[in-house]
Amino acid sequence: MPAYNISRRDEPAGLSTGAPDMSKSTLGTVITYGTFDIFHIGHLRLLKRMRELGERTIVAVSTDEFNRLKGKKALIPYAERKEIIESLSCVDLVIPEHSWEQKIDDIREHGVDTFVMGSDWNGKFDHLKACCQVVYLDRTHGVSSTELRESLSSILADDRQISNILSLLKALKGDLG
Ligand code: C2G
Repeated sequence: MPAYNISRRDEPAGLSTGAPDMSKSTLGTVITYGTFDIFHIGHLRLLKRMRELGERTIVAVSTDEFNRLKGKKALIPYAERKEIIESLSCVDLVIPEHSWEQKIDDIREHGVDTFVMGSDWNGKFDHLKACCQVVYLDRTHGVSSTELRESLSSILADDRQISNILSLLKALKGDLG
């Protein structure tokens, strides 16, 4: 059974690459995109650091249909992932993410100054530098929705195994009378 990684999840160092000079505090509107499935400390720290980059924060949450296109299946349905993110004090607006291509329209529509993603996307959205600042923030190591999903399914698999063994034992006990 993959061990559920409970090692220390250090606060990420800070900014990864393409970071504007924060001493000048760009403020303005900041946007990020993601699935945010099984919301965890990595997601929270990214959104809290995003708040430090702007006075208005927008999060585009991937819809279940778009996740299918991404080859992903979120455990938590879109409506609930949206509700969780909307309830955070560091988030001002949640919009749906339907496609990869919508970012430039979103940036223009919402007057975005800074686009933020975690460092696992380093360089992938540099083309957006044509319309706003692009910042990659260090990921929080030691936690991911994929790992949590895998741990959950293996725990459930074990549970099923245990209950099978139990019913076998009960049957055996019954036979032995
Ligand atoms: N993240 C993080 N630390 C982790 C896990 C995730 O900082 N331990 C960040 C990711 O880098 C990302 C954000 O949290 O910026 C959301 O991660 P996902 O939900 O995994 O996003 P993904 O499904 O990759 O969708 O158009 C972009 C896509 O929507 C990104």
